[in-house]
Order: sequence, then structure tokens, then C-alpha cells
Amino acid sequence: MDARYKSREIERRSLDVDGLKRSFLEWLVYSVGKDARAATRRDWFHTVALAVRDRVVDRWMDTTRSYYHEDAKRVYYLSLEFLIGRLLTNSLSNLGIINECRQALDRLGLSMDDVADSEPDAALGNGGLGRLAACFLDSMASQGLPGYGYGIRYEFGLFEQRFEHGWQVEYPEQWLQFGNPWEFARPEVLYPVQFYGRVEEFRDSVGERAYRWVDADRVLAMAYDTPVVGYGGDTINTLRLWSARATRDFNFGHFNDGAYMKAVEQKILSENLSRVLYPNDATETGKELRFKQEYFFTSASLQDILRRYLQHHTSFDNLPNKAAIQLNDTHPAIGIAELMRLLVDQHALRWDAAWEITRATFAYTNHTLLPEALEAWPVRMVERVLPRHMQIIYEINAKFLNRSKARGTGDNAKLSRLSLIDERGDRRVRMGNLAFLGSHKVNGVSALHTDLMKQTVFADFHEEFPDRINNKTNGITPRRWLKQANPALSELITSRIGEGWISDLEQIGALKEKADDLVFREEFRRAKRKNKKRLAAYIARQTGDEVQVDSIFDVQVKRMHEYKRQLLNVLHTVALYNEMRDNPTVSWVPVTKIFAGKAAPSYHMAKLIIKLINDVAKVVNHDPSVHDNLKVVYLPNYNVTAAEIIIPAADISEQISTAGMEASGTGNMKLALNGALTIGTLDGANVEIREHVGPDNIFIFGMTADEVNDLRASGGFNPREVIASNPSLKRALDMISTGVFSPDDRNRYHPILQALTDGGDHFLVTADFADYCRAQDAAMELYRDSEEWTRKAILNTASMGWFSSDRTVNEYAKEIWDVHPVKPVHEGEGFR
Ligand code: 4GP
Repeated sequence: MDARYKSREIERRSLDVDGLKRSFLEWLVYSVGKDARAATRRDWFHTVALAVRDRVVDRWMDTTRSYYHEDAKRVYYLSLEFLIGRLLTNSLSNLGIINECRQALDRLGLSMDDVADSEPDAALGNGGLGRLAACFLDSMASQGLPGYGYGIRYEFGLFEQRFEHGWQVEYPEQWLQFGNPWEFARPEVLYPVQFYGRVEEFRDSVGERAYRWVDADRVLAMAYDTPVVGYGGDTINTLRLWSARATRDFNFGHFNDGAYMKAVEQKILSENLSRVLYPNDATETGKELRFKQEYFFTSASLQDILRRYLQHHTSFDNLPNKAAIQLNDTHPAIGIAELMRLLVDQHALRWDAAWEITRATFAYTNHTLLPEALEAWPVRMVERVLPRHMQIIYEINAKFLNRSKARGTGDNAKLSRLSLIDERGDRRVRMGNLAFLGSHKVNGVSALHTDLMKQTVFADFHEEFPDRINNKTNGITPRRWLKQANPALSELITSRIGEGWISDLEQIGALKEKADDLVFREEFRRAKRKNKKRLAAYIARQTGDEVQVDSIFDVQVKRMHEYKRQLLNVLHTVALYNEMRDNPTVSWVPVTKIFAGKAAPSYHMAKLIIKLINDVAKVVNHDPSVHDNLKVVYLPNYNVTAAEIIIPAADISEQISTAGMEASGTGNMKLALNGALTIGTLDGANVEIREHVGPDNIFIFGMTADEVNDLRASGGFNPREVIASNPSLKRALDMISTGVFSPDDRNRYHPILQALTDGGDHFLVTADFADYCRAQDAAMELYRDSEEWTRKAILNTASMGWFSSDRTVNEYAKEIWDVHPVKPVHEGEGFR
């Protein structure tokens, strides 16, 4: 072997500063193709990422080999979204070589932060559901669970948000523009995925009726693998994302006809499948392309899962003992019909056997009760795009409804609610019902949400299958959301209780006894202040706004949606502004209201609320009469990277959704873990956060889910009366309606005022306003007592142990998946 090659071989594995430095230089020259003088920051990022990847590959292969060797049961997490963010700091941190890397770069005259900052943010998701998937990947790998993520390698992630005159404008997010050093392309891992065509009936070898899907268009799904580094670097799992490729025969067909342009056009059309992520969050997109994306990645994933299974097995009986498939919402629910098709049509299983296997293999997580977000595809479209699946869905439905009827299940009204087909108007396939019926377990994402599932969307199914619904309250990974995002606080914590909390977050409970320790409080405040300075600098860079580090950083960061009620927050902002102007001699606690979040491009009301916040900011931030006591900032382009800077700096966490509408929330957990005090309704996981941190350490306000339900049912709610009886609310709304914040267009906010009055105020903004202001006042009052505030902040951090996604994933593993950790055997330690 060539000596140079040999030395690279050794260098690939070394984890010390010198070894890292040498391999950076090697990689820069031989793989990136630059010399140190000409290299840009991006070149250095690619260099470092490739060198880090080297250090992962051996262990990755060991992990995969161990899974095969033990024929371990794997869990396959099927998700249309993975909101991963950046990977460099995360990988280094999980490998435990972040300081070595920093020093190695230092010796090359480079700053680690600059290099890390050159990494694009992988935003292959919209919000909570996608970020949860990313936290689960980290937790599965960190606990040695054989877990695979399956999704789509979107060429364009979630759009980039910019503000133009205060309006949201969307730009394409080209995260792959300069290549992605983390992924391995697998051009040999290709599966055909079909669309359209028709179904032919025939008699099989034993004379039974059988079906085949013919004359279909074909697209190929090609795999790209990204290693998922578990904490400690022992287990490295795989995220496999599919990219669409046109088939070659497709092109040649047209070629022979001389229709060259048509062939190229077809190629582009079929490759569009993995082009772009749909920018919806909790809203339905009735688009054929979206449906095709869902089938595309689900079909490829199932073919891959069966291929892997068949390497060790000859019959499918054992599939449920070897594979657990988790449906992240209904997006991959067509997989239930697809697995039936694969088993029955391609592998000649009997229907009943196939159904039993399918149901025992799948489980489904629901993430939202919002009716407009429950997927229901037009039957006519499903029939056209996936004709065989439509037949299978009819068959599943007929068998189910017949059995229910035979068992004497309810009346016709109930049967039509249980049906997989919504027969009202334009007939639709109810994907939630399909997912429920085809799964052995169905879960909600917080205790309240799971209860509401039983009472509302799945009430009839719950009656039929009382053991199927279970709760798995969401969690967040402490690696990214504390250790990595908040070095100041995590170093402080580790200095007091050791580093056990990183892989066992319950240990953070030991901090509770430090809440009364004055020295610890001082240091806790110092860490927060450092993070606030970092955020203030980020704000200055992003928006040019100057904010006071000693003001309350009051943070609402999440997707923009009416039910999340950013509007309630901005109305309070206007009311506070008025109070400050009316009482200039009072010594006010300065407040900085920080907003961030994207609105779906077609969601006009949400975009109008963004514009309102920006308009209010313009007036408030330039009014000398409030003496800088109030600032309003809307940070553009919220993503995982921005969250890592904003969340550690927050004093107040706004979790103010209309009760009963936020399934869980995970931002609420991240903020509390980083020592923010929550102002929140009793919604989603806020309920459980209150139980853990204690009612004295959280500001709860507003109506409960039951009260919301009763009020809506009574029909007696009159928002105009509420507005008339609350002078501060009335004044705020009058200012908005008379153009105080929009002198250039006084009617701009008419739709908002309309929704709050004649529209009936569906999200009960006016109903909760007074109590919200009370909670805000209480928080501001408490902030004056900095010792008491810090004590509560420490108790929040110390009480969040249960909200680790390690706990959540363990519950799934034990109660749904029945998968167990596998200890990888590393090179030289066993088989090879
Ligand atoms: C979100 C829910 O809105 C949020 O409450 C929950 O924490 C999160 O899922 C993870 O479970 N839903 C979505 C969506 O992101 O697209 O429906």
C-alpha cells in the first residue's frame, strides 16, 4: 500500500488535535481541491465535515453489521418531514471531540464558530412534527435502538422567509446548492415506484382471483444515507432519504420515436417528486403532487424494509417481530394499502394473513386535531393515481364495515363515520381512519391531546378498539437543546452535578436543591445574560434593532397560525405600549417582545398578522415617549439554527394557544429547559409541564379546553361585548382599526378586526385577553425580584427531566415497537 494512503488510513480515525489538524489539511487539498490560502469558509466547512464523517463511518458499519448479526427488530420511522438543522456541531458534540476540533482549527488560524456558521440549515420540515422526528433520531441512536428514519431528500427545503416592507416574502431554500458533505449517495439502491395505469384481474396458479397493476408510469427512488451519530458515538444509525430519478426505459421509449424533447420533459416531471417540501403546517394541501410524494417515499421505504427482512427470512409471518413501522402522522398512511399490495399481489399471501401482518407492523401517531389538517384525498384522484390501492382500500373497508355490522356496531350514522370513505359530497378517502384501522397502536402526543382524540376525531374508533389509543407525550433531545445550544448553562450544570444529565435528563432534578443557593443563582443569571448578549448581537445583525440585554426577553417562536395566537401577544404589546405612554413616571420593567416564525405562503390571515407585528414594531421602537422600555422584534427566517440562539436567551416562553388546539408543543419544553418561565394556557403539554415544574413556577391563564368547548357549544359568546367591557382591549383594537400602525393603508387590518368581531372570534383571543394581561403583569412584577425570578427559572430547568425525547422514545420502544437496544460490536471486539 502506498505510504501516503496508509497514513491517511490512520489519520482517518485519530481523534486528537494533531490528527484532526493533519486530516483537515489532507481533506482540503485532496477532496475539496483547494489550498489553505485560497480556501473559503465554506471550503473549510466541507473539509471539516468530511473529516468528521470519516470518524463515523467505521462505527456506522459496525452498527449496521451488529443489527444484521443479531437479526434485531428494527423500528422504521416514516416521516415526510425531518427538521434536522445543522449537523457539524451536533456530530462533534455527540462524538465528544468538539474541543479537539476547535483547537485543531485554531492552529490553522480558523474559528470553529465561523466554520460551523457556514453550514446550511437542513429544513426538511415545517415545524413541530418534523423537529420531533429529528429529536427521535437522536434519541434512538443515543440509546442504541435500531432505528431508521425514512423520508424525502427535498432539493428545496422549507422556503426562506424575508420581510419586504414588513410583509413575508418567500424565497427558495437551496440547501444543497454547494453539495452536502454528510450524505452518501447510493445509486445502486434504487426501487421502482409506479403511478397511474390500470388493474388487470386474472386467475392465479390455484385458480384464485388475483390482480396486477399494469400500464403504469414508473419513477425510481434512489437512496441517500446520512449517518445519525448517537451520543458517545457508539451507535450510528441511518437516515435514508429518497430522491426521484427518471427511469431509463421511459426515456428510451420516447427517444425511439424521435420525441427527444418530450423524453426530457418527462424526466423533469418525474424528478419533480423530490423537488420541494410543501410549506404547510396543520393545513391541508389538496395537491396531487403532494399525494404522489407521500406514496413515493412510502413505497420505496417499504420495498427497502422487505428487502432487508428477506435477507434473513423466507416467510412473512415474522415480519411484525422484526420490523415496527411508525407512521409520523397520516402522510405515510398509504403504506398500509401498499404493504397489503406487496404481500398479496407480489408475494401471494392470503388476504387475511397479510392484513394481520400489516396491522401488527404499523403504528400511527396523530399530531393535530384541526379538522382542516386531517388528510382526505378525493377518491377520484386516488383511483387515477393508485388504482390498485383504491381497490385495496375498498376491500379493507368492506371487510371492516361488514364485520362491524355483524357485531351489531351502532347505527348507520356510526358506520358511515367509521368508513374509510367520506361519502358526503365529493367522495374522499379518510387517511386518519385508514391509519387507525391498519395500526395496532395509535397515539397522541400529550395527555390532553390523547384524551381529546378519544372524545373527538377517533371517538367511534375508540369505542370499537378501546385498547388501541395510547399516549406518548413528546420530548426533546437534551443534546441539541441544552448541551449544544446553551454551552454557558450546560457547563454550569455539569460543574455541579456532573455530565450524567446529558444521557439521562432525569438527573437534572438534582439542581432543584441549588435553587436556594445564592452563588448558584448568580452563576445561572450570568449564563442567561451571556445568552441574551449573544441574541442581542444576532438581532442587531438580522434586523438592525438595538435591544437592552437587561430587559425581559419575552419570546414567542413557532409557526405562525391563528390558533397559536400570536395576535393575542401583539394585542397585549399594544396595550402595554399604551400603559407605558400613559404613565411615563412609573419605573417600568423594560420588555423586549421577540417573535419568529413562518406562515404558510397561502395563509393570508397569518401573513397579515406578521405584517401587523412588524407595523407595531415600527411605531413602538421609534417612539421616544416609552424610553426604550418596550421593543418589538420579528426575527426573519426562523429555523433550527435560529432557535438554538433564541431559546437559551429567553426569560419568558409564550405558549398561548386556544386550549384544546395545540396537540403538544415541543418549543414549550425547550424554553423551560433553558430556564424560561412559561406564560401559557392549559393546552397540549403545558398541562404536564405545570405538573412537573409546579403551579407556582408557571403563569397559567385563560380558558380550559372544556370551557372552550362549552362556550363554543353554547353559542352565547359575544366578542363585541367582551371588547366593549375591556377599555384596554378596545383601545388597542381602535388604534389598529384607525390606522395608527398603518397610516399608509388604514383598512389594512380590517380582516383581523372582522374575524375578532363579526367572525365570532373563533380562537377566543378576546375571551382570554384580560386574563392574559393579568398573567403578563404578574410576570413583570416577579421579574423585579431577580432572586425570586432566578429561583423559579432554576426550578424550571431542574424539573424538565421527564421531557427528554429519550424518555419518549423508550416508551414507544417498550409499549408500541417492542424493540430493544443493541450494543454494536466494534472492530477488533468480535465478528468481522
Ligand atoms: C405539531 C403540533 O402542532 C404540535 O403541537 C406538536 O408538538 C408537534 O406536531 C409534534 O407532535 N403538528 C405539526 C403538523 O407539526 O404539521 O401537524
